Amino acid sequence: IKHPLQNQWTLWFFKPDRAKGWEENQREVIHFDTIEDFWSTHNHIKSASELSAGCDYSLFKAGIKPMWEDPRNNNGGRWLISLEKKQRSSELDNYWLEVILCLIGEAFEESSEDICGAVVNIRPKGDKLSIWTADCTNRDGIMKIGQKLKERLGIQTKGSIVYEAHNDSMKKSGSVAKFRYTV
Ligand code: M7G
Repeated sequence: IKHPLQNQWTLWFFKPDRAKGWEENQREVIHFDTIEDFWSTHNHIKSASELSAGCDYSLFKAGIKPMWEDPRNNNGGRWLISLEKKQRSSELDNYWLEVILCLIGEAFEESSEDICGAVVNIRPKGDKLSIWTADCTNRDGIMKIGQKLKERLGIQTKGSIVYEAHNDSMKKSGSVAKFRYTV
């Protein structure tokens, strides 16, 4: 018998194709709801660091699309970790796996309810990891998630992880979005 996870999860893959719209470039790869099915998926897909520039993986609770437009994300935001270029070879894959294990293992306790999903962006300027939560006004929940995330990744630097509301990211045009929280 397989070990059930508390939630069902969907892995998405984004591949940039200028001939198509952003939403069309998001593809569902697989659903899983057991530990064993997670590991068999993880073991046979490319690791994040092997993806080409512009690609993303997203892992979201089943039924939530990895987009601002989804009603569960609409009023939400994300904890964002911006990596330096050199961290792709040293940290990226370990961090991404740890983020996934936090999600599927419900590491955020009562704040796990607030979790929508997580994203890894592979970018020439520097890769990004983020955890998306449902309510950008839920300060206590957001802070708990941010602190736990930092602890689980073993990040010590103060202020290195920032939370931004999707509503601010959407409007961002060249200028930096307004960060609401940091840990
Ligand atoms: P990104 O891929 O999050 O980061 O956003 P990047 O700038 O490092 O590549 C790039 C662009 O993708 C945004 O400016 C939007 O045009 C589009 N985009 C990103 N997200 C997360 C969304 C989304 O949730 N919905 C829509 N419609 N477009 C998005």
